[in-house]
Amino acid sequence: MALMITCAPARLAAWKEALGPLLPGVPLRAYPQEVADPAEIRWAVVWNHPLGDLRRYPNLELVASMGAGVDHIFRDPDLPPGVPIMRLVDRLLTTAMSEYVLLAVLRHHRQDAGYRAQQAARLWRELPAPDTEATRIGILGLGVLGTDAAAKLAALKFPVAGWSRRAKSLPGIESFAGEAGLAPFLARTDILVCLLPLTPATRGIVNARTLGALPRGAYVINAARGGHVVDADLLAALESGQISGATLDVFNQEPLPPDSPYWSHPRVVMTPHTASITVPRSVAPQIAENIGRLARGQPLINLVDSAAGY
Ligand code: NDP
Ligand code: OXD
Repeated sequence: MALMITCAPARLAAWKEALGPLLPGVPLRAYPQEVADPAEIRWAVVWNHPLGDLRRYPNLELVASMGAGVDHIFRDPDLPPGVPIMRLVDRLLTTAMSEYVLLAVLRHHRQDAGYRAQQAARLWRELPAPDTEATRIGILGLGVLGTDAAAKLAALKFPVAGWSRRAKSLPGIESFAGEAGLAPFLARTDILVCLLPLTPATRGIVNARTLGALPRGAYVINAARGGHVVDADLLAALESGQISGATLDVFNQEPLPPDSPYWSHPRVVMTPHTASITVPRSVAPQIAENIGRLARGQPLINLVDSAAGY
């Protein structure tokens, strides 16, 4: 029995170093070059595996995502039926995402772009003072990442609300849920943060209709997936002034093509899908834990719901 690792070659060594000591005696096979016998593969740790590949392993018992998101797994229409899929829930991933969101919120809120432009022009001028308690933040997705970011923003005294499938009861956070909750959530949101999983229900959720439902001049932060945003609609909203600016970490096409208007947009801050980076040594224990649980016949942790897609 062996564990298969499917990822970019540059990341392979770190995954082997992290998983090896936790799984003594288990061969770690890099896909595709080290996988000679598909029948020996019992567990797969993957990021962007080739479509249909996971059906090739007749003894596969677990698929583990190398990230919190599993859209890269569910984009495969030919997954092995009944094989459990786990995602990562990790202290470092959560902390880094909240840092990213706070940085983006504060950069916008404290008019950093304006002050940088003034610095470049050697201009000593005061911009209007921001009012934190009047700047309403709305987080699409109140899961592991959204909840942590919401709590940290609320601690800074921003009024924070979240939108999720099921209503939440979180101290100091206003909860909106389901289709009916979306319009009132958007109407009270000055800074929209997307931390949703990408599923058929959330694809394209940041579009002309939802952007138009925000107060004029609202700001958008997307650190979830590029597929949540209809790019033409966001660009049009930036052009019209409906949206004053955006911070984008994720894109419909990654790496972002050189001719994308986002690269040089004066009101877009972008990063190359690095809001929160998986650190193999931090997340390997939960994968090893599930391999142990499978052997002991115990319930697995961090499983995703294949029907919901997250
Ligand atoms: P969780 O599964 O913990 O949370 C997902 C949240 O989204 C839940 O609150 C869920 O609602 C809500 N949700 C899902 N579908 C819908 C829907 N149709 N309508 C309303 N709400 C919905 O995920 P995480 O917080 O751990 O991660 C979120 C995403 O962040 C990941 O899927 C990934 O794509 C992205 N990510 C990006 C990274 C980056 O570097 N850019 C790094 C890590 C993650 P409910 O609570 O009711 O189930
Ligand atoms: C993730 C990611 O899903 O890094 O963890 O995007």
